Amino acid sequence: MRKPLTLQDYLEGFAKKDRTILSRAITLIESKNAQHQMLAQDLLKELLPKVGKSRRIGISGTPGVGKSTFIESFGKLLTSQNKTLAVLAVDPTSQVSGGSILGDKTRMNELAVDELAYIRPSPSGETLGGVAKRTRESLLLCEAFGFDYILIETVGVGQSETTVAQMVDLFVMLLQPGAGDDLQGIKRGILEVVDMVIVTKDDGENSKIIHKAKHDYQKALHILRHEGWMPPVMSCSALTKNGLTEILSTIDSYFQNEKKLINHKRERQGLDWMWQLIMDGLKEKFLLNVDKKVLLETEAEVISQQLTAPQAAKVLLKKFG
Ligand SMILES: Nc1nc2c(ncn2[C@@H]2O[C@H](COP(=O)(O)OP(=O)(O)O)[C@@H](O)[C@H]2O)c(=O)[nH]1
Ligand SMILES: [Mg+2]
Repeated sequence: MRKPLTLQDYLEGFAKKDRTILSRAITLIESKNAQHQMLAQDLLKELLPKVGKSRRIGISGTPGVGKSTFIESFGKLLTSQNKTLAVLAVDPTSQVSGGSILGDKTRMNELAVDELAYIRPSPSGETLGGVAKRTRESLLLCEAFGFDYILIETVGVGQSETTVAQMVDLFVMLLQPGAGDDLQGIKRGILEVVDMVIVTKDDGENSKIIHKAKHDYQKALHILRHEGWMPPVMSCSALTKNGLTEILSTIDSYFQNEKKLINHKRERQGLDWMWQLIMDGLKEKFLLNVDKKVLLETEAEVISQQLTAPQAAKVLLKKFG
């Protein structure tokens, strides 16, 4: 057993930029132990004044599209310019597959040993709600630690994309046309929240397909998005590094020129987060207080259509309030 750290130990570790302390702080955040949770919240509160200076970027796309490889190459480009970055993951599938998307760091060999980069694999076996809470809080810890960039990798499964889009300044979608990511295959909702599209693996024989797909994506975005920032559609190869510098300068100009938009996003995300917690808290309270027998009976009545869902909700809420 390692010696438990006090709040003071954590704060000193952060001040000294001690990576081990950062890792232990994230572990503290992930712990389900009530005492750990309390200490974690105290730590977050103390660190809050240091939060808010990192560039938060979400990287999404189906498994195999090239997210990890992109993060490796893009991350190396950042560190070559003396920028620091942290890589986090939101992976609701890790429970199923048994390993997290960052669990095998094989795709991030170079970044993993880069002193300017910090990679945090995602723990497995959690609900998306749990993952979201933990990732948001880990993100705050990484910011307080002082990273210039925070990249959050997520698989495009279920709600995980929306969850990540709601915690970053720039939400990037990686696509691979010819491998299922034709325009028809893309969820409409994604094009509504995306801030940038990057076509991956632009290094083989499919340059024609890629060119056409970029055009199609651009056209779709122009139809869907009328005001504000128009998401650029770019392409790159994480292997040859072709296109990466252009992507970085586009990202740079987004953060330089869209400060108002980004501030607005963060304000809204903060409020959404608060309301999400209120809803979660209320639901938890409801489930603690509701008569389990009445709940089961009412559910059965909804199933057998003796009650409509609104009627049932009304009955149960009345008992609760
Ligand atoms: N040709 C080519 N292959 C790539 C590129 N990026 C990734 N790959 C390959 O695509 C596969 C999946 O990559 P990975 O980064 O693990 O995808 P992820 O599941 O989205 O994280 C691996 O075999 C990579 O080597 C690229 O830019 N060009
Ligand atoms: Mg990956």
